[in-house]
Amino acid sequence: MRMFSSPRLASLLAWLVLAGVAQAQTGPAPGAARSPASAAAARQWPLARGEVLEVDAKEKRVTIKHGPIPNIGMDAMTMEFLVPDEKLLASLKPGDQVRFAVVYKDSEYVITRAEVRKRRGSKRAPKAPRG
Ligand SMILES: [Cu+2]
Repeated sequence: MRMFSSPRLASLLAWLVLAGVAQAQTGPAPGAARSPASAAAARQWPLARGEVLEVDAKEKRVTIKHGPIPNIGMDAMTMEFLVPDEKLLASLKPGDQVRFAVVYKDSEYVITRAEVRKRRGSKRAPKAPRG
């Protein structure tokens, strides 16, 4: 198996990690008392809200009608996102009202986390992917 181990890639990865940490720490300073999980999550997720319109399992893409996404400077629109995480992808169904985190990576808008808030035809948000 070939390893990706160029110094440039390593520094890029380090930068991405640092950027992620910086973003996560817009709240309390490191070491400060932790707030309730929901408040902490709200701060740490660069969250967007939207509705899943289509799921393309083969291409690992979802079409979402979303609200503004400040962390990537995007206004509300309908567009496709890449969802590389198969479990995450499988948890999303058309009609779902979702909260999600998106990053811009390798010329793609990538959903890194998502939470179904409301599913069509059901009152409660599903806790875990089925199947
Ligand atoms: Cu968009």
